[in-house]
Amino acid sequence: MAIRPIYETPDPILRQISKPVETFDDELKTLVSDMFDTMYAAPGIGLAAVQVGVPIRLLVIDLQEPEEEGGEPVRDPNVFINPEVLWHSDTEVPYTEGCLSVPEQYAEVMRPDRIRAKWQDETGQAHERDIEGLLAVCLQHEMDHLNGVLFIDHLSRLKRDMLLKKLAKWRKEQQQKAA
Ligand code: K1U
Ligand code: ZN
Repeated sequence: MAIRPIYETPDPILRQISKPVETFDDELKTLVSDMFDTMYAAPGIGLAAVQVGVPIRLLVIDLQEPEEEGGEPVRDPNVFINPEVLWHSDTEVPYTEGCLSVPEQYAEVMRPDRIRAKWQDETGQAHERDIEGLLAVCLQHEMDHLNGVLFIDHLSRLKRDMLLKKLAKWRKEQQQKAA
């Protein structure tokens, strides 16, 4: 089990365009395993490789709610490598998103409610599927990370500035608590 540090805004690595994955080897499998450990520990429902400092087109998602204390977690790990959106609906829906790279901040973002996506798994096998609901929201959020985009980039300048001020205040409070 290895939990990797999560990079946070405004770290410039989060603005990099991630490179396609070409080699499906043991190193990739270790990274996938570490990303799940890191995401479950955070906790979060998704994580892109660039958030742990590896700018390659890989992301993981598990939408299962964390179990109550003492209970065995029910897990549904999903790995998306080199994902592409082939089609998206014209209908957009709001969802209040968060991001482990923008800690403790949430804001409503509009995204297409249905997409058709293709991707590879950690063995290199290809998949293609229609996706809707929270998985569609989370997949689009994580795919944004692969292109250096954060959910705050979808907000108006005013809302983004307010959120970033709240983030700065929260970080200051965390530092004071730790001192
Ligand atoms: O940083 C990330 O990309 C992960 C992010 C994914 C996400 C959340 C909401 C909408 C779109 C994408 C998170 O997981 S933030 C934390 C979170 O949502 C959560 C944490 C614990 C339990 C349930 C949800
Ligand atoms: Zn995120």
